[in-house]
This record gives sequence, structure tokens and C-alpha cells, in this order.
Amino acid sequence: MQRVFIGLGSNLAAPAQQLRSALKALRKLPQVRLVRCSGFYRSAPVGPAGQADYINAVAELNTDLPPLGLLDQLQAIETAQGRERSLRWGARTLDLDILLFGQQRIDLPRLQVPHPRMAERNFVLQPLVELDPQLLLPGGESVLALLQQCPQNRLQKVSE
Ligand code: PH2
Ligand code: MG
Ligand code: MG
Repeated sequence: MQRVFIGLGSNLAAPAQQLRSALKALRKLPQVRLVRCSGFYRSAPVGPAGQADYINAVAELNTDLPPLGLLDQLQAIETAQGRERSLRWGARTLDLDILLFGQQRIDLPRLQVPHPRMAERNFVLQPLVELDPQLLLPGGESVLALLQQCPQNRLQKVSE
């Protein structure tokens, strides 16, 4: 059983509703237990200009699935919610990223864990700290310390 943290993000087609639907789908996955989800945060878009604000959150899961098995399930949920893979960092109906998978480091073409850009993203670090202020990365860095050092992009909590 692994303790896993997933980043959820959307900036198209009723973003908060997209996140709620994704949480419902996560609850239905075999071999996955949704432990809890952070509040929802409105965040300034990182990437190509002209995109709408995102809604972001982080969910904690327990799973017996292997990392790529979980990734397949997450991508199926993204596809079911109308995700189209086009522009890198472009607008999307739903993005589900594996942030942390226990204390594992994974470096495969399809999957890098810890998520390679999480240390620069307050919309990932703030909800992670909300779930567990003591959380450490596999290298031992504190997520709280990363949050204190990371760029302070616009971020506002919009629901518990
Ligand atoms: N995701 C991206 C690119 N930019 N910006 C915000 N605010 N939130 C995101 O989840 C996000 C982003 C690529 O996955
Ligand atoms: Mg992403
Ligand atoms: Mg993604």
C-alpha cells in the first residue's frame, strides 16, 4: 500500500465541477482509496498567455496499484472528462498529475515522480501543506520549506 498525492487542475468547462467529478471517479477506482482532498484554490495560469484561471487541489490516496497502473487510470478519467492533448501547458478540462508516490523516485518517459515542477508551483505546494504540513519529499526536503521559497503567484482558497 502506497501513500500517493495527486494534483488536480482545470481551467475549462466549469473547473470546480470538473474537480468534483474527478473526485467521484477516483472514489470508484478499484485498488484505490481516496483518503481526503484539500480545499479548492483559484490560481493564476502558468504557461501560454490568454488562459483562464485554474482551479487546483490535491488529493491523498492509498493504493496497491503500481505507478503506471495508477497513471493509466488517471488518464482514463482525464479522457472521460473531455481532455484533449494539444498545447503544452495549454488550457484543459482536467489534469490529474501524480505528485508523490510513497517515497519512490520514478524517471520514465511517461512518468516522473516527484513531479518535476512541483517545487515552483504554489498551487501544488499550498494544498499539499494543507493536507500534511510535515510532508517530506523522497530526498528529505520539507514541502513547507519549498512553499516558503517558491514564487508567490496569485492563489486564493475558494472552498474547504
Ligand atoms: N497546469 C499546467 C500549466 N499551468 N497553471 C495553473 N495555475 N494551474 C495548473 O494546474 C496548471 C497551470 C500544466 O499541467
Ligand atoms: Mg499538470
Ligand atoms: Mg498532467
